[in-house]
Amino acid sequence: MSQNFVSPDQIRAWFSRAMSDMYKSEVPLYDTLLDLVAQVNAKTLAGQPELAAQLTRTGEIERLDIERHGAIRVGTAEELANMRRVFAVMGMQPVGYYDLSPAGVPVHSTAFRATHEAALQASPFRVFTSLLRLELIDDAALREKAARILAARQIFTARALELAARFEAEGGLDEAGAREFVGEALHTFRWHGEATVSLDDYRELHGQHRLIADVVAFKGPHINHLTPRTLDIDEAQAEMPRRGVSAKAVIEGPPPRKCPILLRQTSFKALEEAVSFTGADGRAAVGSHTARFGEIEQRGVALTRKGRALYDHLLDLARTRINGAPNEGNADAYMQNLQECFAAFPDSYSELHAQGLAYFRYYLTGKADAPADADPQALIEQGYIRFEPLVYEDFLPVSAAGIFQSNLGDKAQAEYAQNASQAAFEQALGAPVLDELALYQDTQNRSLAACLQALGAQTGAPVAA
Ligand code: OOG
Ligand code: NI
Repeated sequence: MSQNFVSPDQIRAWFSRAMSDMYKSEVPLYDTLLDLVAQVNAKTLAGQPELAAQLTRTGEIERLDIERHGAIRVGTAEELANMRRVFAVMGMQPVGYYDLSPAGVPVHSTAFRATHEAALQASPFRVFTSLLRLELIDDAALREKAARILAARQIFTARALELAARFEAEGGLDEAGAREFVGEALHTFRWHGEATVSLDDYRELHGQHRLIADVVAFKGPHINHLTPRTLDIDEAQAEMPRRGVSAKAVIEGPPPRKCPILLRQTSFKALEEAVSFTGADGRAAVGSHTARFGEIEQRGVALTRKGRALYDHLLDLARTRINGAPNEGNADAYMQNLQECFAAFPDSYSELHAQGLAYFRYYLTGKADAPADADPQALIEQGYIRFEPLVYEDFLPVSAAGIFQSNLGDKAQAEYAQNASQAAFEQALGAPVLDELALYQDTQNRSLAACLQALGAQTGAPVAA
């Protein structure tokens, strides 16, 4: 019965493609962005042969053109739990926990993505998924109204859930089932020009927080952006205004470096879109809503716990110097600060490796006849094994908050108590989130073990642990 299952990696690749095509037709500016990124990437690869060689060795060059992340926001525990089931069909697991409440955004989030390096290579598609925290709304009547509205909607088609259940029961989907599933799942992420609420209700929700209106007033969690990966975000940022796209003032994340770390992101403002609201007398009222925007990102090496602590510390330092979050007024001063603060972060792969600040993958160099008794460090030094940076697959909470805010457009942010609640999030999700550091460590370990095994086979020595 199970011989003809399509691999979840294949389903994810189909879905990622279908999502990109849908978003292209919904938001034409996304196509402009893809075009811009493709040109910047081609130019960067031509101008930096060493980078091209590195990406070829790691295989990243093959996934670069299809690499995207999206973002959605759901309203209830049930929606989040079903989202987990639907993404599981595509081989995507919840990785990491992000608390956005300290930044004045009433959500907490995870990233659904593939976890094994081979699966990431097949399709690195990821979706930053946020759950609205109604409990952070102080107005009890509005909180109840929002909960009532959310309880009345079903964001998945019946068929999508049926196919997810079949996947769970039988362990997979055949090609017809998988293709049908992709089409059905896509409906959940579509933009709907008709709200499920009246204009008055919309305004009330919006008055509490624009994000609350975005989640509660619509039929489903429209994908709010789809982000391609660039190899030179400074170049992409400079190119955006030339193409009539106005980028946000600062690039989130670390400053420009020789060896990129983690993630740098920039976005442009949300579109104002016409929406028809329900009318008490059956007549629709026309209004508008800004939900969807564009984003570009550049990914660098994943950091270990130690590296991440240093990153968080230096970022904090740079932000403290300008008294908080950067804005249009202090963008230049902020970028300057950031450069200065991050001078303390080693900027060569050999230093990052030696100090245990980043994760790497190990590869054989092709040099034969390794000594049987050599340890990994000696095998590296003697040129049998080389290492390459392991790319960061996740997100950054401070950056995400900056992306949310620049697109929510709210000047005055609500103050929420700093109450991260991973346990509550996991209860809503119906599963624990995976620890991203453990995933990077596993990949690093597997690559080293494979090298040692291969060298051991050459020398006839026992396989090292
Ligand atoms: C998600 C914002 C976070 C990122 O890339 O950090 C994000 C949202 O606006 O829903 O996408
Ligand atoms: Ni994003």
